[in-house]
Amino acid sequence: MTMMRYILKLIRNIFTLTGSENQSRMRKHIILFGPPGSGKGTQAKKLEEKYGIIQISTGDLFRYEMSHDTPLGLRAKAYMAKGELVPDEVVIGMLQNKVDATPEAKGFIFDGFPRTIPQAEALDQLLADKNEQIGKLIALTVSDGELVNRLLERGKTSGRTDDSNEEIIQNRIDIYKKDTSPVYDFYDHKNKSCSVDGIGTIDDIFDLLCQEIESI
Ligand code: B4P
Repeated sequence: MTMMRYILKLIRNIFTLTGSENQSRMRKHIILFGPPGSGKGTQAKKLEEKYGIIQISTGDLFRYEMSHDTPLGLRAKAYMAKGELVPDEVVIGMLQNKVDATPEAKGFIFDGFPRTIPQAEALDQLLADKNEQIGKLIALTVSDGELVNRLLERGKTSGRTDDSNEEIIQNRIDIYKKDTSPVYDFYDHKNKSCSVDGIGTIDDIFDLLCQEIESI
C-alpha cells in the first residue's frame, strides 16, 4: 500500500470512529414509569414504532421465560403470580444481558424497569459504563380505581393470573407505592422526572409523551 493510500485509510478510520462515538453519545434512553395498568406497555410499543428506540419490558421478558419453563422463568413465576416483585439480582442480570445484546440500538425505552432504588442505581451504572445516561423518566398518572378496572378487564382475556384477582392487583399497587414510587424522586433529584396524565385516549396520551421526549 502506498503511503498516500495508507494516510487516506487512516483518516477514514478516524472519521468513522468519531461518527460512531457521537451516535453512541446521542442515544436516547427513556424510562416509562407508572403503576401496574397505567399503560406503559401500550405506549412503549407506539414509541418504539415512532422513534425506532427499542422497548425493553422486564414483565414481557419474564413472561417469555415462564412460557418456555426456563430456570429464570420458574424462579420469577412464584413472585409474579402473587403480584410481588422479582428479586433485584434476577431482574438486573436479565436487563443487563438484554442491553448488551443490542449494542446497535438507537436507544431504549425501559418499560417496567427500574422498579426499586437498587435497580435504578444498577441501571445508571450500566449506562455510565458506556458513557451514557437516562434522558428522562416519564410517569403516567392514573387513579387506583381506573387501574383496577383496566387490569380486571385485561384479565378476562390475557390469561395472566396476576390480572384476574382484585386482591393480587391491589397488592401490586401497594408494592408500587412502597417500593417503586421512590424511583420517581431518585430521578427527580437529577431533574429528569416528569409526569403525564395517563387517563384519556391512547393517542392523546401518546402525543403528550412525544412532547416530553422531543424536549430532551
Ligand atoms: P409488567 O408486565 O411490567 O406490567 P404491568 O405493570 O401489568 O402493566 P403496564 O403498565 O405495562 O400496562 P399496560 O400498558 O399493559 O409487570 C408484571 C409483573 O412482572 C410485576 O407485577 C412483577 O411481578 C414482574 N416484574 C416486571 N418488571 C419487574 C422489575 N423491574 N422488578 C421486579 N419485578 C418485575 O396496560 C394495562 C391495560 O390497560 C391494558 O389492557 C391496556 O389495553 C389498557 N390501557 C392502556 N392504556 C389505556 C388507556 N389510555 N385507556 C384505557 N385503557 C388503557
